[in-house]
Amino acid sequence: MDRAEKFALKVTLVLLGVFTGLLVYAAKGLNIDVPTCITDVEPFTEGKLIQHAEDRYELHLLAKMWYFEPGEIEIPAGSVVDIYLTSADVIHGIKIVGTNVNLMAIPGAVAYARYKFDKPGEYLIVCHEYCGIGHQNMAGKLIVKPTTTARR
Ligand SMILES: [Cu+2]
Repeated sequence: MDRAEKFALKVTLVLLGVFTGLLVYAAKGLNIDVPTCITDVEPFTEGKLIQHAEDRYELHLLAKMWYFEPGEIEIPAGSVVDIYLTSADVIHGIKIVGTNVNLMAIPGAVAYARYKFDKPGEYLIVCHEYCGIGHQNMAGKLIVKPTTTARR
């Protein structure tokens, strides 16, 4: 091994040790929280639809390789839905076809949109960001059921 290679190897190992030590010191000594996956923290541990009033919903939508959780959502027509989206792994995207809801699902961040679903029907939810080998199968469905009280 060349003398310069040995030197570079020693410097690399020393720096690796220093940076690992700083990470351990920050986490243990200074009690600084290291970044965690947002899907490990409430209320984003599971995808769910929460009803707040007759026509108000909160949707916690999780994007995962390669599906959405929940995969199928049912709401009555005329509902206003607050959509909170995050990712459990890599960057995904959602487009609710037929609406202007178009968000990025970024690990560690929560994207938000509000939409009023007036028109009954099935809305396809697709991933619009290439996220891996199963990307083309990543889809969900939002079903807006007709109601007698739905306003036009
Ligand atoms: Cu995708």
